[in-house]
Amino acid sequence: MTALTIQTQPIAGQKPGTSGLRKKTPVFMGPHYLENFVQAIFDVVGTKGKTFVLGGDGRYFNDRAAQVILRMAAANGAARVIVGQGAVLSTPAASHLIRLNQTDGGIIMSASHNPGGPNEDFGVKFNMPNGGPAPESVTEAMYQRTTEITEYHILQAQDVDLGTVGRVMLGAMVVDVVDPVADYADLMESLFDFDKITAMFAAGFRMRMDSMCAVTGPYAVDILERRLGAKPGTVTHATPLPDFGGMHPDPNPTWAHELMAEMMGTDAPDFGAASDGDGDRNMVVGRGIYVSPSDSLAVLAANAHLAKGYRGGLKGIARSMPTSAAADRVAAALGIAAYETPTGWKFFGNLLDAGKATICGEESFGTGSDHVREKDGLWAILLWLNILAVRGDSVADILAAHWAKFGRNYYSRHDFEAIATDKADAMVTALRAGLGDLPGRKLQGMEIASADDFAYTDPVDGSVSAKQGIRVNFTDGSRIVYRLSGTGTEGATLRVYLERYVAGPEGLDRDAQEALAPVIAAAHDLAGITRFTGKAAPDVVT
Ligand code: G16
Repeated sequence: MTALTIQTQPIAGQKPGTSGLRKKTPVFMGPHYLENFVQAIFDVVGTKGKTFVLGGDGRYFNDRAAQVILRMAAANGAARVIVGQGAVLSTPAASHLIRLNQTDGGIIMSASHNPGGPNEDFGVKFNMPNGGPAPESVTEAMYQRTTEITEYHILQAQDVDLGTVGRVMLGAMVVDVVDPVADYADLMESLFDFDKITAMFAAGFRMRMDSMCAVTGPYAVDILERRLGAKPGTVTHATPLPDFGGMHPDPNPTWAHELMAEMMGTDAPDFGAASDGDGDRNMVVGRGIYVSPSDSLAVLAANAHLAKGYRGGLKGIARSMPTSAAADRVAAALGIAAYETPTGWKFFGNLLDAGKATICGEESFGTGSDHVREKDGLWAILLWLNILAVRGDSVADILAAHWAKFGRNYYSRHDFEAIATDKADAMVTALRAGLGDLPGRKLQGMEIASADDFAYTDPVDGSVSAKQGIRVNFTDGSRIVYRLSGTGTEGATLRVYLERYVAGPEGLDRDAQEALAPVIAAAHDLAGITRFTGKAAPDVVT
């Protein structure tokens, strides 16, 4: 087989965002687009004699992109690629395989929670040998490479059969096609008390898992229905489809509305959960009660010791800055460190590698631990199940007891989507310019204590990440954060994060939007959201 060298030239805008390069699928399918970016990855990380993991969430173009990446890996001199059968791997499973096989990293094809299909979204990201997303220094180097690329290398060969588990050769490169589920499911079995969860299901506990026609279907069926004995059919939308069956595979109350309706209805199951396109996000719902991701992180951290993998306790808890401070209260009670990082799972990597944190979480429906270096939807769902099995309480009771002990951080995120980029930028620029004048200003009966643009210094390597979100803190502990999304593919999405702390014992069981009403009004006043975006109300509320 011949390795071809193709002349190419830079394509503008191949800049990875919060989580890799995400673009509309037709853009990725355009001439040299995928190839240029993959070559930039290989040029930065090096390929000769190396082993990589490859897989994706099964969305449209996943299969063909995998063949291109394999041919390029072979032409660039890689020794071996471990690829999920059908080119499918959930993001946490890919992270696990990178670590388990001590590889030199991996390429994950996904646009995560964004819709898939011929006219929807596609994405490619590189994960490091520790299993985690490449840090900013590496993605920046990849971007720089895309601006100067002149050629890429690709083997002239037919498609590899990725449908059959086993070893095949592609030129001189080994391709190991592996079962995408088995190793990951074994890892889960090593962390959680499957016997206790099995006993709970056997005693009649009912669950609904919505895999949203995305990658977790086969994982959830194997783990929940086969290994843990949940009733067949517990997992719905369990077959991954290239267009996710038209669903928007983002597990939040807006997009997982079928699950929400069931959980809020009569005869709701005991526990409901959903995961996203690539399986790293999760939403958890009790019978009649939604669990905000920030609360979920706090409850999981406070109860993790009930599961066998965490019986020895936690080393620390890390959360992204816009995530509520509920987890910090747990860390304080446990006497362990709490870390506040910028948005993006990659910022947890150093803390996990250095053994400073065991559990991490984000308001964006991500929770995980040091078992892999990605957030992990099914992991969070299984830890909840483990806690429910040990405590024997309902989700609502567990939340009520948690708030009674720690107080409640009322929390919500309001998203204003597909705003013209110049309008969003203008709003943020105006906010930044006025930050110095904010302390002391009164709004909605609250007084601003401080305001800044979050900058983070990594406690492990000292790297600094600036401009990570505008924070406005009030004297009563309420907080507003403004941030532009780094994962969208169309215009800009403004995220407004709203938080208010109530110590209790009164006022712990209010509706979150109602409890946050003054903070929401203040957020609009301060930023002129309607004036800049033309929107009076958010598109998505989580
Ligand atoms: C990605 C990152 C998450 C991050 C999220 C933020 O999620 O992996 O760590 O919280 O982006 O998204 P945004 O910048 O839009 O607020 P995912 O699930 O898309 O990989």
